[in-house]
Amino acid sequence: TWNAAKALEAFGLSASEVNPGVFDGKEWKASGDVHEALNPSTGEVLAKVQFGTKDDYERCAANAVAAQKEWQLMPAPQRGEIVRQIGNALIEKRDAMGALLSLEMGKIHAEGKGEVQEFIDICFIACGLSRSIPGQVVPSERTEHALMEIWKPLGTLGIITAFNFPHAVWGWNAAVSLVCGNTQLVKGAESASLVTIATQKVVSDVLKANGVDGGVAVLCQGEGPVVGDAMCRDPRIDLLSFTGSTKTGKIAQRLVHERSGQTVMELGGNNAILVMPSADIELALRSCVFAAAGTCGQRCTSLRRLLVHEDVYDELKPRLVEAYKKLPYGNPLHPKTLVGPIHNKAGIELFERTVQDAQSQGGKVLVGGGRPDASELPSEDLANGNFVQPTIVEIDPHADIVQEERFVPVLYLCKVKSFEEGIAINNQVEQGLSAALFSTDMREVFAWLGPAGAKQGVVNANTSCSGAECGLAFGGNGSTGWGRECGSDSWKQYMRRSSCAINFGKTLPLAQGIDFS
Ligand code: UN1
Repeated sequence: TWNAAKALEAFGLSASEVNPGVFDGKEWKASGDVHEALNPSTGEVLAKVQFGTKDDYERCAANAVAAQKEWQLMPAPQRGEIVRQIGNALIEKRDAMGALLSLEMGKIHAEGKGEVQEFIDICFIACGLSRSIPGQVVPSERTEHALMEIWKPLGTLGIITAFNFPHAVWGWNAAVSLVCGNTQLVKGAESASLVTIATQKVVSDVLKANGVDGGVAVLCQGEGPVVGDAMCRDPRIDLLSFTGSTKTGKIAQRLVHERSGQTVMELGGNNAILVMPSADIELALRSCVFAAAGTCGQRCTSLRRLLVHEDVYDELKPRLVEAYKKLPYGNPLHPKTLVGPIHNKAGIELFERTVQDAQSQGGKVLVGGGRPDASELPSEDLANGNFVQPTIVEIDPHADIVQEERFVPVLYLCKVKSFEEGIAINNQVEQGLSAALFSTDMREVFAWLGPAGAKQGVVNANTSCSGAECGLAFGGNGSTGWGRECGSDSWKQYMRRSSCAINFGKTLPLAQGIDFS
């Protein structure tokens, strides 16, 4: 079994001394404010972390940019081999990193290990990619000419992660981008600093063992207005990959685009599941509970809006409420726990406000709605933890609050009259991350996947709207930000394309038949 001391020790983190949150490629050294890393299950301080300042950032950025000069010249399969070794190193650390995620983020150990697994998987995808990054040769209209496309490294990538997936988001970007020949500067979520430092250590150790310049992957842990802002404004950061709220993401996006930089944005979702009369209700039920209450409702892909056809509404509703009543919540490291705490105190406030707002907009709380009292929690040490009851509110799908993403375990249950109405409601929000349909009618399934169906970036059928696999491109449309990470052709975002025309003859025919003699 894991505890804080053991999990910290696995990564050489200290419980008593201040841990520097900056690795500039050469040494661990930070000079900013000292921040306390808290355990959301107990409220206790896990460790102290020193953040970076503007000067620390400057050193990190300079080293990452300098290291790129050499890194870009290493053959991609050799970079792929190094990324493969990062995957292997993480296999060794999967349990420990999973435990640190439970302790600092608050997700259950199974999900913590799952997050590490996603990083491992993308390392192996990226290793394969390193030997297969494609390019095209297309016929030229000019005699003795060849046209081809070459993909080259972009330069230096900035990665800003969110507290809910502080490890996996790092991996989805880093594994692919490193193979593509970029170096990187990471700023992790402030409240997930220990996981961020632990991840950096694993990556840096592998680079060091391979004799690679540490500047290939640097870390500047720090505050958004200091380090995040510097990354957005720094022309040396060729691409900024940002995961977080739509509000902050839009500011970051504007700053980067103003200086003609590129972005990969993974912002808020407001995801729906539509359940039709032909659905396998048991499957739908289990998927909805996982998608809405899992990770305590703190995934971008969490289910927020459950749209149930009126013919099966009265069948699904009581079963869902029953399932919620039985959800074991408590210590995320306990193997029987399914729902851990909410990540921080602000989340508790948001939860309470969300329940109140929903009620004032006509919503009716079917289950949950408050905080458990001490007697409902499995052990005494959890009394100061950020526990809230997973909640279901029955509400009109057009209520204002249902159009917003609130990062708390409050599920809106809404009745719909038809498939068409369900699609319209699914699509009416500005966000567009993920959605799922439960139906065994293949006409509905294909209509749902088709052009007039769900508008989201992740569109599922008969499985949850959360829990996407990294083999596909992951990301969302609309105000979710249009970014794509992980598999498929997401790698293209981390490269620059040259369109090349090569004359291998002795004459100079011009394109479009132009005569210039
Ligand atoms: C997120 O919530 O930020 O599909 C991403 C999923 C995970 C990724 C979630 N693979 O739920």
